[in-house]
Amino acid sequence: MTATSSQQVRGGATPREPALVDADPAVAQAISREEERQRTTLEMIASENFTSRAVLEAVGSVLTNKYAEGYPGRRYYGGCQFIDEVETLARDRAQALFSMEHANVQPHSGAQANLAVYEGLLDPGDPVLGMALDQGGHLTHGHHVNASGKLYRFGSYGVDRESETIDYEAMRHAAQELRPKIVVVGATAYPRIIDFARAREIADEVGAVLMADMAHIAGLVAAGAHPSPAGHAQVLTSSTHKTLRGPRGGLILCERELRRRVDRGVFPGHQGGPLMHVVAGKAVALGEAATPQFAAYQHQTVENARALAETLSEAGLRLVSGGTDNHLILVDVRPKGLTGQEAESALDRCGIIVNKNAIPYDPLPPAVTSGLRIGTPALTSRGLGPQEMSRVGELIASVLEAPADESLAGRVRGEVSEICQRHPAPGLPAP
Ligand code: DSN
Repeated sequence: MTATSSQQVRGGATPREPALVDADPAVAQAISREEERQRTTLEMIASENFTSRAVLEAVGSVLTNKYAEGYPGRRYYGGCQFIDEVETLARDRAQALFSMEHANVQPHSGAQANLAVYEGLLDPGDPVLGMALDQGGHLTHGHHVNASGKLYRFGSYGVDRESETIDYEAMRHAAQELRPKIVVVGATAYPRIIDFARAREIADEVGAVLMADMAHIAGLVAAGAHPSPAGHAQVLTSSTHKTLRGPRGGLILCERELRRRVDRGVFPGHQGGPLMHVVAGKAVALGEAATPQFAAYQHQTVENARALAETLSEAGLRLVSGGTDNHLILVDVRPKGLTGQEAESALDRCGIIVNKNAIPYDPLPPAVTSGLRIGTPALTSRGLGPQEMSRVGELIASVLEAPADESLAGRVRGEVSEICQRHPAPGLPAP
């Protein structure tokens, strides 16, 4: 949205109603400035992406007006006939896309999806095994500051010190000791393929359910660019806005026999009314994710990450685990004499947006860190290919080599602007 015209009226509004720019200029201007920021910077946060105009339209629709507690055909409110259509479309599409027997598309986020599964399948105090946050896992995989770590008795596994890849033997030992009811596999900062078959073996040995949190790789999984957890994990959780390119939200997929417990875990266990405008956006995104164009995009995302990894490595940066198999790279910036925080700031002022991130066995605190997490999903959505991604890698390496060089920063900012102009971001209206 560009906050310029007092004539703008959103679809469905009466002409007498003021557009946002007139009704609330402060909010309109902030949105407009964020739109400009997205248009003119290189978004390389591995968990962010550009959703389509169709998804944005669905999320901005009148479905936000409707309460729909319950599930299709079993609601606690009248007037849900069209809401039911939307949710059924989203559920059916999710089930087909990920080859799972049941989908719940109501979780407000990936974090809510995880907590709803725990709520549905566990009692407070039950043992669970997850990947430690500082090794690449997620807050909701049992971190002590999160409800998961407070309500359940979590143990953790991580990566091998040498290979920096998941230590499945350590996972096995931890599972044998803890006897968890759920083994959670999945990560937010892990650049390698996850072996879901091996994790299932470990879960089976102790009679646990395997839950795959595929939030980061859901788009790759849908396109066959990463092995699917379906057929191995009995429960899959995900956010819908990362590689999947949908609206900000979450979903759960599970085997038929767990569906009642999972559904009850979401509602009434964890949430009230679903955000039906977001569920509509999920339905649209899941439809888009079934197309050949989407599959090609995901494979391109992985190819781009490899090209970027190669360039950064050649420039003398140390990559955690030596490279990448997926959409992200974890860079150890210590060889350049920087912290993750310093590296993030240096790139930020050049218009290259990344996030500082702990590397495995990081000696620095989470607000500082020794690493950067860099992803290719959003730039691939803008249409960049491997050659341009390598050029972006050269720009990143040059800034990390001389983070205080003002004239270099100016030149990099200029080239970033050119790249952004050549590759308009999808979903955003023309400036
Ligand atoms: N905050 C997300 C990420 O950036 O990976 C995880 O939920």
